[in-house]
Amino acid sequence: MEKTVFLGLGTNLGDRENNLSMAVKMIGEEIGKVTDCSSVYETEPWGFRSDNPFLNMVVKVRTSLRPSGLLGRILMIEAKLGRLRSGKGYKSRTMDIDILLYGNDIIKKEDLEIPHPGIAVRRFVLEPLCELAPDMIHPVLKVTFTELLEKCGDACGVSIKHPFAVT
Ligand code: PH2
Ligand code: MG
Ligand code: MG
Repeated sequence: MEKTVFLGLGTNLGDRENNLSMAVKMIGEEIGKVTDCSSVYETEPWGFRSDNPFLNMVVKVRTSLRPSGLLGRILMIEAKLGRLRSGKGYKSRTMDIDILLYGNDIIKKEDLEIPHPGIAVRRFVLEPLCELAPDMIHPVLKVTFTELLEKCGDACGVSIKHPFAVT
C-alpha cells in the first residue's frame, strides 16, 4: 500500500544547492515519486552554534516502502551525499533527511519517531511544510500545521530564498 510521506531536507556544508538537487533526485530514484517540493529556505542553525547557515526544504513523496525500509534508504542517500555521523549533539552536515510524516501513522521506536518530534518547535520545518500542507492536521497534536506555525515561538531566522528548480 502506498503512503504519502513528507521529508525535511537540511544542508549547511559543501555546495548546499547541489546537495538539495542531488537529494531530491535520489529520493525520486530510491524512495518513490516526488509529487511536490517546497521553496528553498535559508535558515539560522537551530539548537547549535555554527557559522554555516542551512538551506532547508520539504518534499512530498509517494512510497510503497515501510517506515524501516524508508529510513534505510534515507541513511544510504545521506551517506552517498557525504554525511559523516560522529558523537553526540547537532553537527554541520552535507545532508540530513528527516521523516516528518508517514501518512497519518504514529510510530514510536528507539530509532524512529513519526511524526518527527521537532516539527512544532522548528520554524525551519513549519514554514516549508505549510507551503505544501497548510490545512493538514498533525496526527498527534490534532491541529493544523498553519496553527502550529502561528503558535511557534522559535526565533531562529528563516527566510524564503527561491523556488526549488527540478534539474
Ligand atoms: N537540523 C538539525 C539541527 N538544527 N537548524 C537548521 N536551521 N536546519 C536544520 O535542518 C537543522 C538545524 C538537526 O537535524
Ligand atoms: Mg534533522
Ligand atoms: Mg536526521
